Amino acid sequence: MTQSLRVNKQRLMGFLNTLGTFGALEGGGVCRLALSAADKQARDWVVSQMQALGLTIRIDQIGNVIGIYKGQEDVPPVMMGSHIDTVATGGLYDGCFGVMAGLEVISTLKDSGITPKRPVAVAFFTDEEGARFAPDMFGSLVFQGGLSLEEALAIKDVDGFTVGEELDKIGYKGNAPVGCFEVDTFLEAHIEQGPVLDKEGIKIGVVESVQGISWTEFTIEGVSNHAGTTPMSMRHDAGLVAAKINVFAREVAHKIGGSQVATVGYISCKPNLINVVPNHVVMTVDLRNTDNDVLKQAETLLFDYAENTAKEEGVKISRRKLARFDPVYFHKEIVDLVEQEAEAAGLNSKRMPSGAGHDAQILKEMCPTAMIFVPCKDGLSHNVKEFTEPDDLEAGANILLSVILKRANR
Ligand code: HGY
Ligand code: MN
Ligand code: MN
Ligand code: MN
Repeated sequence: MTQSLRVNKQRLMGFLNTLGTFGALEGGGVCRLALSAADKQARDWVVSQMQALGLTIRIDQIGNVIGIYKGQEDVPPVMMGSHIDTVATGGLYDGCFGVMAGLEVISTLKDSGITPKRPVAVAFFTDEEGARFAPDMFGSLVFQGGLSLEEALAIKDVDGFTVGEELDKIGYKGNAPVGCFEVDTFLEAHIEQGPVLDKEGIKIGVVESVQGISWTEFTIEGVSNHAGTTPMSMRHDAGLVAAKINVFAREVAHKIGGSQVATVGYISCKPNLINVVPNHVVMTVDLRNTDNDVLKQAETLLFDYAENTAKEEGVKISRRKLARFDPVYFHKEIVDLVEQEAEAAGLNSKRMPSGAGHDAQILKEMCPTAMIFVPCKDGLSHNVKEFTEPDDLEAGANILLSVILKRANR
């Protein structure tokens, strides 16, 4: 009976499009930063869908939400999930696909009157993106025990608001304790957010690993001065040092090659006036590589260069680690099962690393975990034009369904 089970594409697309209305941007795309008013609207709506399915709902102290569909036995659930917070220029699918596909899988089980041996759950984790509060994935980190609740509640955004205050404000500081919820298996369906599957015409990404991530914030303090009267030799220009670090980060990535990437995504320059030499810059550098040793080399090159350049310019520089994740490898048993189910469904698949970070890389420390990728058009993501064909979303959700059933009934 379960062999012929298929998800309902219309319902899945309805879920995704409705979720996309919370924080919708003029002209398309979504801005739903963690713990914002739009995040609260989205959370309330997803919880209402879980209630409509009759799921037992668990909201923990850091705002992670889990909906549990009862199994025949009262044992740890097989869980699906991802995140519903987005970056400021987000699309409809990053994170949301993994949560909506989980809702759709449970809806399909319910429609068919199937009660698996193990309970089946769907979750969304707080602040996967790290776009407002760093480190990213702190919700799943606290859930797994990789970060203390106290530390996470004290994290501040650029405006000085803490996670604790914002969770209270949106009413999602739950009572369920963190770091103690047992999960049997975790599966995260996600758009690839890169160009590989789309370019090669492959329908399912069998994700074996997630590359290492290094997030550093530099604060550079120079001397503000008159743009017209100050000779170049007398300047202590924080903006110049920031610009050189910006270029150097890219040069390092090109020199190292392979999977090495470098991004300077945030720069705040003060006083930010046309006729004043900048005296205060805060900037971030995001470095990633599948090989941790190479990633460490890239960090050393960057940090040394930043120090030397600051010294030459006579400015002060300090740095703060915002996040640091070593590469992780998912569980062979579950990875193989994803590949097997794709083959059984007649879908071509490819084993690959993930360039993006995901909650699954945190959950894999506590239970057998893997991910399922679906292609995204031109590899575009963290961009309002993010797009994945409904047929590809449906195919990914069907693989999620079949893997979950195999794990829930074993
Ligand atoms: O940055 C990342 O890889 C993730 O989207 N937070
Ligand atoms: Mn994501
Ligand atoms: Mn993302
Ligand atoms: Mn991510």
